Amino acid sequence: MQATQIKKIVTAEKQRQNETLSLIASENIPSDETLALLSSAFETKYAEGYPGKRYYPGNKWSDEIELLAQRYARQVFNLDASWAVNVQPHSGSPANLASYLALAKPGETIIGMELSAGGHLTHGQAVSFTGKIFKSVLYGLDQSGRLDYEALEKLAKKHRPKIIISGTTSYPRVIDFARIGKIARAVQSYHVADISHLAGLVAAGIHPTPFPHADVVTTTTHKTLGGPRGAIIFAREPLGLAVNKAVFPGLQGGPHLNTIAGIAQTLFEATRPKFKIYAKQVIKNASTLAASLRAKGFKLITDGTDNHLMLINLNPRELTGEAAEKILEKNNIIANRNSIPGDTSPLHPSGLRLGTPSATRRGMREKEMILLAELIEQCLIKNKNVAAKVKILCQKFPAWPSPKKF
Ligand code: DSN
Repeated sequence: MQATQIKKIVTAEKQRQNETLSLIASENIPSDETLALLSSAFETKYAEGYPGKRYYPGNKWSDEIELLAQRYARQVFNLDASWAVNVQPHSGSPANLASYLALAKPGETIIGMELSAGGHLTHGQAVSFTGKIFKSVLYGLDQSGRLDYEALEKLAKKHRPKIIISGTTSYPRVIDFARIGKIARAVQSYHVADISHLAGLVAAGIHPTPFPHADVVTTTTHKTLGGPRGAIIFAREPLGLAVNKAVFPGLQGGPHLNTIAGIAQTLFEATRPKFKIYAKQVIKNASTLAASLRAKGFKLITDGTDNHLMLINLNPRELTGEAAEKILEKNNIIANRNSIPGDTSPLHPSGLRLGTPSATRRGMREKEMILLAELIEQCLIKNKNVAAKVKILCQKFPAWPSPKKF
């Protein structure tokens, strides 16, 4: 019997998700098939080690599911056996830490993107273990909000780091992985590309792939890829063994095989033609939302987007990121405040990040994005309450049961 309190809370969360619209760029909704695998028999199994080399018996099928996940991962990103695949990291942070520990010694230099420019905590920020274990140097954006490749190149030449990390959490434009790979090669650094935000777009072939230009690629599996919360590390051989050792026994114990089964299903789905249609729609929705917001006078960082997300600069509207986040939440729109170029405090930023992976999964298209821009303008700028209108829109496109459209 489920505890009444738990049932009440979970039911309330489901209702909240159905009646509100998540525009959080890192959120998505896995398929029913993926969700079912998270509570499959694999939930109970201990399998420390890797296929064929486990520290527990009874792992015939654990080996099969892990190898299958690796196979689908290579298939999704068009990789051959020169890339080792590790599907065991519990999430993006351990995946990044394991990658760095495989390639560099504590105290050596890494270069990653600044948090306020959109870098992840694990790209070397001082508050993260990555900024404590390694000597961290950070790069950022230029005044127009574009990735500052020239500054990165200068820093690389000056510091000659062991690792250069590419990838961001809030960059609305294409990342030139080839250019970053070239910068890394010129100073004999490893290039680790964290494509957590972009994985689904890369898989669908609508964002340039980092693989030819990187030594290690990390990704979470739940953002544009739309799977369960987990992560994958791809390592160009012969780096696979070092990465595997860094994940287990370096950092983690038993893998979560139920999650690995869910990741396998998600990767299988990403090989289907329907996934490409979904990923293209994510981008069409983002570009429609961006254009509609601009038409209403909102200022966007870089004046638009090439991918699944955009950043509104709220300064001209005399609104803070926190205030905008709160107003939107009262109106059933969930989007997070975000730093933009020129901000000094990540706690009090003047930007708002909007992303379309979840709304697209629910079946929303360009028409709904145009309406959404109208609703955002009404509540943020005209002080109107649009909560009921947003709820009606959301109920037409439920999040649960998991939608069938994509
Ligand atoms: N915090 C995630 C995001 O929202 O982008 C990244 O881990």
